[in-house]
Amino acid sequence: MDHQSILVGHQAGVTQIALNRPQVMNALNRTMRAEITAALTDLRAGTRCVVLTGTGRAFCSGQDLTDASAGLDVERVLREEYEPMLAAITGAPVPVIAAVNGVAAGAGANLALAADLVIAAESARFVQAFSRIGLIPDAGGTFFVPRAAGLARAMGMMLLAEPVTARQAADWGMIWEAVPDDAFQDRVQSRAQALAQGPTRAYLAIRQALLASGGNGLADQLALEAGLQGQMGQTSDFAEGVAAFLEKRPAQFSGD
Ligand code: T3D
Repeated sequence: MDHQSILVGHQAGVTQIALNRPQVMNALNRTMRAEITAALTDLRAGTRCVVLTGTGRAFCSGQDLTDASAGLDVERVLREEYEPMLAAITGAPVPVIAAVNGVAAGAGANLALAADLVIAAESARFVQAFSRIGLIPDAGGTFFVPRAAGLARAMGMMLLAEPVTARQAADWGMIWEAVPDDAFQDRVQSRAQALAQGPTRAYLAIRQALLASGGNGLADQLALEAGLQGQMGQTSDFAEGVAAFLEKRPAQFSGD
């Protein structure tokens, strides 16, 4: 499929979606939002991991501000364009890695934080830039940031709109890891390959349980775990995982 604002590539079970408007730091416009959503909902057969990244020196600078103005129906844009994109990430049928190659600002930061695993180059930074232009964080920022980094850090990031380095973000638990720039691409590829060869259904159930955990009491969460584990117990990957352990060999997961 032809795309105007993203590049899509496939290699060994990994689909890479690269935001590709480097002249505006990969700012999100309507076309890009639609293309990201479509790419995630119509993944090539055989895909077992998605890597979301940016071309050029930025990951994503958030909303394209040349499209924004005081009269803009921001609520409609969020409901009709951002929400489906976020849902396509958190509901993707395979694990999603955000490979944050450079600055992630505004909705671009929160797009990254919606992924299952966030790996950032050490030179990258995260900016909840919204209050600089008189907005509140959207695209899931008020959900993901306090859950991952705590309320005090979320407040600081959002009120002050100061950049947080990749290293700080990792130390805070807001992302999985910050990797030296010269090792970043290799690390992303090795993580993506590992996930692409893993037990996909278990990964999706882990995501489901973790996303539900914030709203559940212990009893509900235990019930959710039991139900999901009951499903996992029926998978061929569980049978393979146990057999591989007993036979002292690496498991060959099929994703089923
Ligand atoms: O509006 C709605 O529909 C609601 C949704 C809102 C969601 C949001 O995301 S609101 C927040 C929007 N994003 C921002 O406020 C961030 C704006 N950008 C920046 O703060 C900085 O550009 C960065 C921190 C991302 C990077 O800084 P720096 O110094 O490395 O680069 P730069 O020179 O500022 O940017 C390079 C070019 O990209 C520049 O264009 P030029 O001068 O070379 O022609 C700049 O204007 C352009 N650019 C950067 N961000 C955006 C952008 N153009 C349009 N929209 C952007 N978001």
